[in-house]
Amino acid sequence: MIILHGFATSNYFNMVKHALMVKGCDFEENTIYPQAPGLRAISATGKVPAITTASGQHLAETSVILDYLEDLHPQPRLYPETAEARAQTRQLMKVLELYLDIPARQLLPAVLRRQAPDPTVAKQTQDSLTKGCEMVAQLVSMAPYALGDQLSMADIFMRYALSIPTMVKPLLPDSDPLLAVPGLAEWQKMMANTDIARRIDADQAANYAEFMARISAKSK
Ligand SMILES: N[C@@H](CCC(=O)N[C@@H](CS)C(=O)NCC(=O)O)C(=O)O
Repeated sequence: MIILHGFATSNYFNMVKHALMVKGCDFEENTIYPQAPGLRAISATGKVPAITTASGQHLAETSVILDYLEDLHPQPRLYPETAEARAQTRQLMKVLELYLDIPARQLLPAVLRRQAPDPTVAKQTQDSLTKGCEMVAQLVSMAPYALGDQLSMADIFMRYALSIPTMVKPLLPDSDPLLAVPGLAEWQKMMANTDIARRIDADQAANYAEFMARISAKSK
């Protein structure tokens, strides 16, 4: 049995949870937030998600965990067969992480605390997300999945990598950078319309109040 450590409002936690569910793995969730005293013993980075494997090995870093799940449970396959297509899948995941999720996080404190953002940070984030979305637009086919006619790990990764850019969008000074990705709205609808996505979204909604209470307690 795999233990998945983290919390239900974490986008990276939900990527791993989604992949575990698609693969039908037996797992249990251990709700733990960053800064929890015991987290460093489980997660070398002090970040979530982390997993504990059936043999008791701890692993952190989402992309590493996703690769491990594919190795552990090759079926249903979430990376394509050829080395080139697998690399393209990982390329899209890396671009989403480095050029969309990470830059968008600069505005996350302002969103969560419902504060006006620093205009310089807002402009920098707009520029970064504009570039990131151009990269994503160049890589995806949306036919109907991100990289063709099969669901891949890149679809799972993208669904949750878009959460923070979507949350911070209202704080950006110019137009919505996500509009540069053709077919994104239809793809999002398709991805949301599955039992797994509905369950994850429901768990996230159920945990939102507790998460916000933690944020507001920390900012006092
Ligand atoms: N590179 C990490 C990023 C994970 C991450 O940023 N997790 C957030 C929660 S969504 C976290 O633990 N933040 C606490 C921190 O950065 O100290 C991964 O791929 O798993």
